[in-house]
Amino acid sequence: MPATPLVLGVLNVTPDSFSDGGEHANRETAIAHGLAMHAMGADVVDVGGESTRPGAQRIPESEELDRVIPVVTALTAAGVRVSIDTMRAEVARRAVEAGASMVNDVSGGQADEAMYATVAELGCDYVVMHWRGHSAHMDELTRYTSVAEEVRAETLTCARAAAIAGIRESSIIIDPGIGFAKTIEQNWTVLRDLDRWVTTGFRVLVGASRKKFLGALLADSEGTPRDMRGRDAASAVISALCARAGVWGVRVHDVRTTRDALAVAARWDGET
Ligand code: PMM
Repeated sequence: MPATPLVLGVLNVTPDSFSDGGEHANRETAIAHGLAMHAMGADVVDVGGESTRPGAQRIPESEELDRVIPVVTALTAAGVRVSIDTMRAEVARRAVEAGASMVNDVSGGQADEAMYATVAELGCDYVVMHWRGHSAHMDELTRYTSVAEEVRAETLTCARAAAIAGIRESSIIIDPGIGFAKTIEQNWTVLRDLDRWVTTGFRVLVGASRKKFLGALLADSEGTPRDMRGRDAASAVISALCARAGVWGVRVHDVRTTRDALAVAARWDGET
């Protein structure tokens, strides 16, 4: 039976993120929420300072640093395992120096040419997510001939480049980038392909929590998508199915509901 996936709790220290934008923009609120997710059973708290919601514009590096470094410092000082969600090598370096133990790069190394060498030098875990371009125009990058194969192949190309640049293969985690340069239907096709991701030998992370394709699935009779918080049960079911598929980690907003779903999946499979 696959082991229970790690739970990464999402902490967006941004005024405009896709699913919890604005809620934790204030530093103290963000730290308190990180500690609360840790207490609820998050194995890792994933701290991000730059929104990647579809259409989002970039912020200056100084602003990103200002948002995330104090939060990373406070959480790691409290004994929380932290990952830094950034596309910038300098933010990755400063966050790891402040105590983060993993770099979560939604661009898979494509947004900053210094990223692979920096992570290789830092020696930490590194998430390579499937990415085709910045959020401002990623919804125009959804042309595929065979989406499952291409998303997997493009991600593996980045993972191999990261390894050639000196990051240990055992430190690399791959992620299909649900919602990034994918239509609603394409997200489901990619999720159906997860078994093949797991057999690559890399650890696999999935971030489907509260995303648009779930809002669409749960739309009301008039076609209005389900609101963010109303997507948590569906997100937890996705996590349980990810556990079944053998993924290494799930990136989620609602840690408690996810832990419940993973407990059911583990018990069903006979784990104690
Ligand atoms: N999704 C978002 C941000 N960071 N990181 C990884 N590794 N995988 C994801 O799917 C991912 C991510 C955007 O979602 P949010 O606005 O809910 O944080």
